[in-house]
Amino acid sequence: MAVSGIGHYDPDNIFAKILRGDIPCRKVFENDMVLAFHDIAPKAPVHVLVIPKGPYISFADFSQRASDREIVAFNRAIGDIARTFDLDAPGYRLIGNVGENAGQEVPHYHVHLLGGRPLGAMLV
Ligand code: DGP
Repeated sequence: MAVSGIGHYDPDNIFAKILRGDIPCRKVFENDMVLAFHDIAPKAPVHVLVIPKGPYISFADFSQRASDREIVAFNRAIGDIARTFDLDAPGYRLIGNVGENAGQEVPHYHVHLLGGRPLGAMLV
């Protein structure tokens, strides 16, 4: 079910539980501000979710409240992760769903990194 991209952060959302180590994930990257892991239902050969460690609901929240350092670290990490999968040359897609109209399901900001096959025309 889609969630709101704004409001109060739910500390019991599934990605908060992953960050706490309460539930497992297949980790691909971690530093002090960012965690990335494979999506549980991959839509492409590479389908990684990149999340900030801070309690942000969506890009709408992150882009307002995160520090410049967090924003830079997050974007740098996405690029680094794409390179570890050799995706720069063939290309890849980044998707960030914000709130109900975008169908955001997990209320912790995340970017989908998709690649490893031609992804077709941009989504609606
Ligand atoms: P979105 O619709 O943008 O909120 O996408 C949420 C994604 O999170 C969706 O592609 C499936 C993935 N997901 C949901 N639960 C889990 C989980 O427990 N583990 C992992 N690795 N991914 C999950």
